[in-house]
Formats: sequence, structure tokens, C-alpha cells
Amino acid sequence: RDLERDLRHAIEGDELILHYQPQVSTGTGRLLGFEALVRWEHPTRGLVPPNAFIPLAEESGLILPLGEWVLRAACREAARWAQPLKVAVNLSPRQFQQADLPERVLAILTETGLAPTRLELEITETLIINDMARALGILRRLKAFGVSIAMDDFGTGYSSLATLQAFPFDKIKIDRSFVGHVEVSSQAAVIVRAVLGLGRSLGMSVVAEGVETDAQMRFLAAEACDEAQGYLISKPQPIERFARQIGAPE
Ligand code: G
Ligand code: G
Ligand code: MN
Ligand code: NA
Repeated sequence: RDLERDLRHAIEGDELILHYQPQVSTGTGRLLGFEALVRWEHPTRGLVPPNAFIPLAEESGLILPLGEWVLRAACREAARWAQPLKVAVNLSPRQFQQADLPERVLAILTETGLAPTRLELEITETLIINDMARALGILRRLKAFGVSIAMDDFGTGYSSLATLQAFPFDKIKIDRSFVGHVEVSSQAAVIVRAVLGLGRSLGMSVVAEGVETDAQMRFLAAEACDEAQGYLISKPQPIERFARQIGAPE
């Protein structure tokens, strides 16, 4: 396929870039870190969003070199910031099937000089359900380095309470489909409150994704949700836009 060949070229060449979306404390508004999100600057198609090429990358196996590129680029970038903010990177299920993932991550941390405590890996529920015992082993090794782990898009899959409890997550990210409806749907509000309660009882911090309005932010602050991420704060953007907040070198 043409697109597959182009993507391979993009990974090897210089066509992938990262945008960064801030994560802030809901109570104080303080900047805590950024989620790194990949984009493809295609020579003729323009800026291609990940939904248009991540599925292809997963099918073709290109997700492994792509994922490694993202991890290295995000760690290298974060290592330059004057503020010790966190950087969160999304991992695909396929990356998790590599038995040597923890060693690969550690090698990139060493190479870039980023403190492991500043890296957060975001994983989805499907990844865990595929092979629980193996996933748990890999997570434990990553955590032993000091890397933190976030459960992404929580509420959209079918993790049981038992699964969540068995896994050493540091953070739960509430999917934006719930956060986006807290003002208008009592059902969404009930779910968000339930996830907050879950986080509290399991000792995991909770991030609300897709926060778009002041009313949503007020709801989250009132419910003592730890962190917020979404267009209300900022859409994902090139890191240069945040130069002042991160104390980046000029
Ligand atoms: O950036 P955007 O909001 O368009 O992201 C769309 C989807 O692509 C999200 O589900 C996000 O998790 C995923 N995504 C973005 N960057 C990466 C990446 O570097 N690796 C993986 N595996 N998924 C990513
Ligand atoms: O699956 P994951 O949570 O990693 O994907 C993040 C995706 O959510 C990215 O595509 C990002 O652009 C998008 N996103 C981030 N903030 C908002 C928001 O406030 N509203 C909406 N609709 N999408 C958002
Ligand atoms: Mn994510
Ligand atoms: Na998400």
C-alpha cells in the first residue's frame, strides 16, 4: 500500500511531529505536565491526525518503530524543560507485547537523560484484557524504574473493578465522552463521581479528559477531581507555544 510505504518513510525520515496538551491541577490551575500526541506532516496531504494512520501502523507492525520514535522524541523534549513537568506518552497494545518493553523504555530514558519519574505511559483497557498476567509483569517492571502508568479512556472498555485493583495504575483518565456531558446528563455525572470514588479508594489520581467548558471545570473542582485536560485549557499544540510555562531554552 502507498500509505504504508509513505508512513515507513515518515518514521525513518523527518515527517512525524509531536503536539503537546497541558494537564493542570483542577483546584489551582497549576500546570503539571503534557500529553504528547503524534501528528504526521505529510509533504502533500498536510498535517495528518493519528486516527488516520495509527490503525494502519498497528496492522502493519510499523507501530513498533513509530512508538519508539514518539517515546524518544517526547523524552528528549521533556529533558530540555527547566520545569520538572511530566510528559505522558500513549502506548499501543502491540508495543506491550514486546517482552523487552521495560528495557527499551529504560534505554531511552538513559539516552535522553530524562528522570523516569517524569515519564508517564498511557495504556488502554484492551491492552490489559488481551493478556493480563503478561501485562501485569511488564507494568511492574516499568513501575520499578519509577515510570508512572495511566489508564487511558477509562469507562469505554470493560475493565472490572477487580482488574483495576490488580493493576498498579498511578492514574485513571476519565474518557471525554463522560466529562463532556456532566452538565447535561445526570448519568454522566454519576459515572464521573463513581470513577472519582474508585480512584480515591484505590489511591489512584484521576484526570478528566476533554474538559471544554467552565461549567465542567467547576463540577470537577467541586467533586475534587485531581487533574483536567481539554480544549478549555488548550488544544494540543507544538511545544514552542508553551515556552514560557516550561522555561524552555530559547
Ligand atoms: O491527538 P488526537 O487527539 O487526534 O489523538 C487521537 C488518538 O490517537 C487518541 O486515541 C490518541 O491516544 C492516539 N494517539 C496519539 N498519539 C499517539 C501515539 O504516539 N501513540 C499511540 N499509540 N496513539 C496515539
Ligand atoms: O485517546 P486519547 O485520550 O489519548 O486521545 C486524546 C484525543 O482527545 C486527542 O485526539 C485530542 O486532540 C482529543 N482532545 C483533547 N482535548 C479535547 C477536548 O477538550 N475535546 C475534544 N472533543 N477532544 C479533545
Ligand atoms: Mn491518551
Ligand atoms: Na484518552
